[in-house]
Amino acid sequence: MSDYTPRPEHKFTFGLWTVGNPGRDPFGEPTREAVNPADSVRKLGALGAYGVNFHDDDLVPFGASSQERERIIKEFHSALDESGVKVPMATTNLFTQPIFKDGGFTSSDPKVRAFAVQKAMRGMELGKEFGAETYVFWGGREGSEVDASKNPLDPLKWFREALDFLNAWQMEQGFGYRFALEPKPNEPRGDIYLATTGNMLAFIETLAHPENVGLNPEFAHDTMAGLNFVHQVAQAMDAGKLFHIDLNGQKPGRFDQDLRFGQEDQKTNFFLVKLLEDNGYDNPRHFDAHALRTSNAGDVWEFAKGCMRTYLILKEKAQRFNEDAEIQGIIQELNGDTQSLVGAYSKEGADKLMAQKFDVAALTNRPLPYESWINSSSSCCWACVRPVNHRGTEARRHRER
Ligand code: GCO
Ligand code: MN
Ligand code: MN
Repeated sequence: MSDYTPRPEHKFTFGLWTVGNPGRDPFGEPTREAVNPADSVRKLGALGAYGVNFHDDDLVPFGASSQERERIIKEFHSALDESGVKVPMATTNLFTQPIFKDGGFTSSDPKVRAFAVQKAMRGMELGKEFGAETYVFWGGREGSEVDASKNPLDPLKWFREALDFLNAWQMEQGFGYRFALEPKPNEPRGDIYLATTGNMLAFIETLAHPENVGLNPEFAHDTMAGLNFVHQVAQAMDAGKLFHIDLNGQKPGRFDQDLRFGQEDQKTNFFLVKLLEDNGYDNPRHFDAHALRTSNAGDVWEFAKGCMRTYLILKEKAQRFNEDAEIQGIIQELNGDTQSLVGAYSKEGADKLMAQKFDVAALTNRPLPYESWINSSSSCCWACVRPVNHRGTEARRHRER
C-alpha cells in the first residue's frame, strides 16, 4: 500500500473560502457554522497542507475598524507561526459587495473602477503582510447581461488600465508579486469577459508588463465551457504562464460545482496531474473546491483530505505509467521517430523540403491501432493505468482498491 500522506513539499493549498465554505447556495441558507480563519490554518497544518490563501474580506471583514484589523492580523500570524502553514497567494474580493453589481475594474462608473483598484491595493498590502508571492485576479463581476450598455472594447481597456496601474504600483512598493489571471466563462455574470485560458493568454500580451503576469486556470471553469482542461493548461505551460492552478471537480455544462478534486472525470484528472508532474510544475496545487452542502463541520476536513489524497494517487499512477515498459513500448511503437523534419527556417531547409518526395499512401496507411491496444492489453479499467493482461498482481491491486 502506497503512502498517500500529504506533506508540505507537495505544495497543496486551500483558500480560507474553500474549507470555510458554510454551504450557502443561491437557493438555500448555510448548512454549517462559519469557521474562524486561525482555526482553519491550524487544521490545514495538521493535515499536511503547505499553504492557505485568502481574499482580503475572508480575513478582515469588509468595513472592519483598524483595531479589528490589527487584532485579526496578529491572531492569524500566530496561527501561521504555530502551524508552519504559508500564505503563497492572496486576492481581492471584487464580487460580494453590492457596489460591484455591474463590475469592479470594468464597471462603466469611473468611481466604482477607482474604488475597485483601491481595494486591490489594500488587498495587496494585506497579502504582503503574510509573504504572499502570487496575486490572483478573478473577475467574478467583470461581465455583462446587457451588451447594449457599453462598447465591448471599453471593459477590455478598463481591465488593462487597472492591471497596469496595480502592477506599476506594486513594483514601486517592492512587493514582487506575480499576477495570475483566472478566466471563467460565466457565473455569477451571464457572460464574463476574457472567458477562457486562451483569451487571457492573448490579453496578457497587451499589458504594459506582461513578464510578471500569468494564469490561474481552474478545472471547473474551462470544463463548464466544454473545453479540454489538460490542453488549456498545456498551452499556459508552453507560454511559461502557469503561475498557479485551481483544482476541483466539475461536470460540463453545469453551474459552477466546485466539487472535491477528482470527484468527476478521473481520466482528465489523471492526465492533468501527469501533465503537471511530468513537466516540472512547481507552483502551488490549490484546491478551489468545497465540501458538499450536506457535509457537517467534521466532514469538511475529510473533503480536504480527499482532495490531497486523490492528487497523490493520480501522481503515483502517472509515475507507474511512465515507468511501465509495456506502456512505453506501445507508445514508442505507435509514434515511431518523432524528430522533426522541418525545424527552424533556413533557405537550404526550405529548398530541401520542396524537393522532398513523400509516400502519401504509406503514410496514410500506417497503422495506429489505438482500439486494439485497449483490447489486446486488456487493462482491467483505465484507473489501473497499465494496459496489462490481467496478471495476478494487477488484478489483485484492482480488487484491493
Ligand atoms: C469562483 C472562483 C473563485 C476564485 C477566487 C480567487 O468560481 O468563485 O473560482 O473561487 O478562484 O475568487 O480569486
Ligand atoms: Mn471557480
Ligand atoms: Mn478559482
